[in-house]
Amino acid sequence: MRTQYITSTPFSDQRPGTSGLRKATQTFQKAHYSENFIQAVFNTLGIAGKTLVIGGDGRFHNKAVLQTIIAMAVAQGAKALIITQNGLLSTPAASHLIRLNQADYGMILSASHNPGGADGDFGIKVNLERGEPAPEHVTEAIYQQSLALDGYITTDNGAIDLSELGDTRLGDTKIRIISATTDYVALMQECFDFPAIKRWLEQYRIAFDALHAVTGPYAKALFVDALGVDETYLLNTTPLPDFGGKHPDPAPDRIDELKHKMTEDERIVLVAASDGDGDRNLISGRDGVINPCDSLAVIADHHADIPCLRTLRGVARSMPTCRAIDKVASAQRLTCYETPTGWKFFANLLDAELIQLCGEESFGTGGDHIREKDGLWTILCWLNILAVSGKTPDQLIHEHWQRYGRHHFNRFDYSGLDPESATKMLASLERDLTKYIGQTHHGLTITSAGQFNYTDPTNGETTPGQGLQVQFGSQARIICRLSGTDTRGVTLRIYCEYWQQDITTKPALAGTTATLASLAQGALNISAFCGKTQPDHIV
Ligand code: G16
Repeated sequence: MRTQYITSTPFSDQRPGTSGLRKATQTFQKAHYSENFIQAVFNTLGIAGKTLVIGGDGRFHNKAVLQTIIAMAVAQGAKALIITQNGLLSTPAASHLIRLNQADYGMILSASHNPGGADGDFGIKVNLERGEPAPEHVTEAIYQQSLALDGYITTDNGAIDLSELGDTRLGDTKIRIISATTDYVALMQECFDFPAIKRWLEQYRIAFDALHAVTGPYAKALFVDALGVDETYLLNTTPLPDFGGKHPDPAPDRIDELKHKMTEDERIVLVAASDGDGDRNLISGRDGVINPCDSLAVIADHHADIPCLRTLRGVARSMPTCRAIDKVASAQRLTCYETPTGWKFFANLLDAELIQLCGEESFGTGGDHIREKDGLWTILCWLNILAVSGKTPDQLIHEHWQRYGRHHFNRFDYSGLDPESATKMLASLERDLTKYIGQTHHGLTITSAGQFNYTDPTNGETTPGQGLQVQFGSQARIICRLSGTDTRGVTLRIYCEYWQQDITTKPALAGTTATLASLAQGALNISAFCGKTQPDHIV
């Protein structure tokens, strides 16, 4: 094995965003681009004598970057590399493997729900020893390292075969190829009452769409092998580098195949999907998709039915996630925390045992079994609740709204904006924001308005500037922030929430979230700053 020092010059755009470094695939294919970032990670977290978990969601360019990490880690004296067969590894399973094997950290190759392929996106996420996404001070240190590099160290010994399970040695490094699914399935069996779910599945049908992304093998192991679901109810389970040309995003407007499946078979009461790397979830009953904010609230409300959540004491949601869970927390005397967008902010709360359940509007829900959001875990939460209650998802959600009122919630995305203009637009609104307090619009009075600055209750670390928030008491809310996961331009997200207390009468605010969004669009003056008159996508 020959070690090589390759000289390179720094790239100025390697600051990780909401969830790792995410860019166009072609950016990662530039000479030295991936290597420089990997070296910056190694310089920050150390590599000699370290144990790493590595894998990815199977998208185009995964295999090449995986081999790059292996060659660089071996050249720099890693103690062990734990790699899943063929390099396929979901984000939640990666978090679990880091914890289970007491690894020092992990690298997950994924751009999550962004499209894959040569013209799509690629990404590298870094998770630390508790399985959690690297926090801001670590990602910032990686970025600073990336700016100071003059090269990286690697070997020229060629690609490693990742198809056979087993241990080998390369230089000083032990290379362990393991099953991607075995340990994850065992964890799910500890979390849930599989016999009860299996009995329920004898009477009811479910369908799942893996969107040709990473969850196919996991879904087969869980739903078919462990729970006895007929394989024909699982769609698109073969992971493909381009996700079969589809968007690996379980958004409500991308589940036509599942809807068709429901039309074909009336016994299906729940359909579900996950995203590129398996951390997101979509759940739908026959009456429609269950909003992720409602899903989180229902899981919290029925936590006593779920073995791994029985001792729930605290919950958390990201700030833009609607306040449906706050109502449950108040009724059930659970402490409820509000964090900035990004799963990394939940990790300390989970570690400190302040919370055991958390979630985001962006189709992410998770518990304290790992330190990532977990798509299949969330689906199993629902199945466990259904198995215990004997109800359908539609009945559960309707009962929930009857008891707690309904939080209408939508996110309005304006994409591809010029970052400088979008930043100026938000700064301009922020300057004027306090003057809105006390104003009444459409019968709703603004009770507070300002920037969301977060202080982590476990260590006092502050993260300022996480989004502009306008509150109309507990009745309604508007939040504006820029996405941190874009790869081309920037997306303005406007989140609107309106609480309808009595679902048997019409909401007092006509148009609910759309009315709030047009209010925000006017206050931001989006057309003048960014040239857009309407959102590109409404979720
Ligand atoms: C990532 C983060 C989530 C976040 C989402 C959207 O999810 O892990 O915590 O809510 O991005 O972030 P933004 O609004 O900044 O685009 P994923 O599934 O894309 O890794």
